[in-house]
Amino acid sequence: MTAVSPTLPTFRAFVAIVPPESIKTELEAVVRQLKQRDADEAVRWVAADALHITLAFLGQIEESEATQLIDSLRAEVEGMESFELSVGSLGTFGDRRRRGGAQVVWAGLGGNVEALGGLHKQVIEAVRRVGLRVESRAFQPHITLGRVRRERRWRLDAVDAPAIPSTTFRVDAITLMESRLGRGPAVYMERGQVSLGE
Ligand code: 3AM
Repeated sequence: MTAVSPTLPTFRAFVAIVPPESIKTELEAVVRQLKQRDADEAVRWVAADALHITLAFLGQIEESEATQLIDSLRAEVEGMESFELSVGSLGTFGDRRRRGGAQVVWAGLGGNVEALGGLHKQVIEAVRRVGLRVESRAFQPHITLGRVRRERRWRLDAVDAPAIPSTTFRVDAITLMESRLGRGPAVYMERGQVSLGE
């Protein structure tokens, strides 16, 4: 008889900053205006409750790894003070295959971006310490507002871009998120939270 090891439960995970409701509502208004200017639906716009700042994308992780990661994140960020960010201007990430067209539409971040960069480094350190892999791409802090559909073309400079409110918000926690893919937009669920300066 061949022993078959049971498959451990895993989930698709990432560590993020979840902005407060007030910021989500403001960005929702920006998205609504962008959507009105996207009559042929070239972009899949992100729903307000799914808006976030990704700090580290982890891929599939086991439940036990998630538990270790939360402890590791707590140890790493416990000495860190909360800090203020603001939502900056709109921007896009491109893709060579899109020949100048956008792939991701985002809102940039202002305020204490140095502290945000420091937090990102500490999160990466905490992730590596528990033996999980994370990509070492340069951190480009942003809040994704929309993703351009495959085979479609969308350019920010071709739309009359709405103004972005300059409200600030305080970052006082980071969240381990689960991302469930299926039909339609990804569904995000909070799986654990660590406060800064705990
Ligand atoms: O915050 P954004 O929307 O930029 O693009 C995905 C999203 O980032 C990213 O992780 C966040 C939550 O899904 N993501 C998804 N798959 C990824 C991958 N294989 C990825 N980032 C890096 N590598």
